[in-house]
Amino acid sequence: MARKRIALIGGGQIGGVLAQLIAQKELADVVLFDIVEDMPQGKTLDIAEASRIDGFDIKLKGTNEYKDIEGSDLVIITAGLPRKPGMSRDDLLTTNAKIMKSVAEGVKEFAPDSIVIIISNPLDAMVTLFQKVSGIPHSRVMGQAGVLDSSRFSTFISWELDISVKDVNAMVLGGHGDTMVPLVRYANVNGVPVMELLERKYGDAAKAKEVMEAMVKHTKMAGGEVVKLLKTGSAFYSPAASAIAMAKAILNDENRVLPTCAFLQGEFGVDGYYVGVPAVLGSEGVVRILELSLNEEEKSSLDNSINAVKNLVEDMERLGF
Ligand code: A3D
Repeated sequence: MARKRIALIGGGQIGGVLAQLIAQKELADVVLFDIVEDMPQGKTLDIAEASRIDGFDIKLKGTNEYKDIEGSDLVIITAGLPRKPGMSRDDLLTTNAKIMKSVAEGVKEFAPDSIVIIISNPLDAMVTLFQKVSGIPHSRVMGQAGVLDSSRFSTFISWELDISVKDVNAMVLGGHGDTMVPLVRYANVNGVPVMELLERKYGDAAKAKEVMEAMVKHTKMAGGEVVKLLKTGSAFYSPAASAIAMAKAILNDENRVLPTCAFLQGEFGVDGYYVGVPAVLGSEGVVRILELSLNEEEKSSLDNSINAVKNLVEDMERLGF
């Protein structure tokens, strides 16, 4: 069986960590593309020169030419500007839409049979635009945001309960912005509801609710918290790790259930938009959407988030994309 190949479009902070993780896990050969001359060549050379030490054996190529991504099984896109302190993800719309349009044209020409994961912000709009320009079927075009937002939520729960994060399961749905929806009712520690554990810890339902509300707020603001601390860019280790989980599920046909920015056709009452939902990921891309029942409050939060995504997509269309 031929070795799989992953093309990374954008060789900045996230792109570099992605290349290193793929190499260390021997997940696939790597082509790292960027418009900056020599930089992707330098990064891939540097990673390759660690291969003897780390004991991995894959091919890495840095390039400034789209033709080198030909034959890629998977494409992961991080091309675009990251946020600076004080910026919202939506502030990146015009600049990153221009970049995404050119990326979609390149992928359409040289890797039209690939499966595509987009990370560039504003995420939901960039996934929508990429699919529209490339014409690659919806099931093979998706966005990474939910795996990261859910991991952030799980991390804060594990800190609060002083419990291994490995035993925490928590999910965040909706758009990748301030309106995202951490699902409190479904958050659990090996099946035990987190709310029950908080009530035991504090012996007081009101206090447990207050602590959970703070964790939900922290999750929504977590990206901005890192931006504020870094001052020169946004999170890059955790977004790369999140996309690797999705890439592994796809390349190894794992049918894992991962929160994914996927195209909805009636699921969750939404038709024709990309939104973060639990999706089964396998060798065909998004194999299916896993629907779950939501109570009135959760439904209204998700509707609010979907409306924010719709507004963003409309803004983008008004700008001519
Ligand atoms: P950065 O380190 O600036 O890397 C972006 C790279 O894109 C740079 O190397 C640029 O040279 C390159 N680039 C610019 N224009 C093009 C083009 N036309 N074609 C190819 N490459 C180009 O940013 P980063 O890696 O930190 O972040 C990348 C993107 O991911 C940003 O838009 C972030 O906002 C976004 N991001 C998303 C998440 C999610 O969870 C969704 C998390 C963190 C960051």
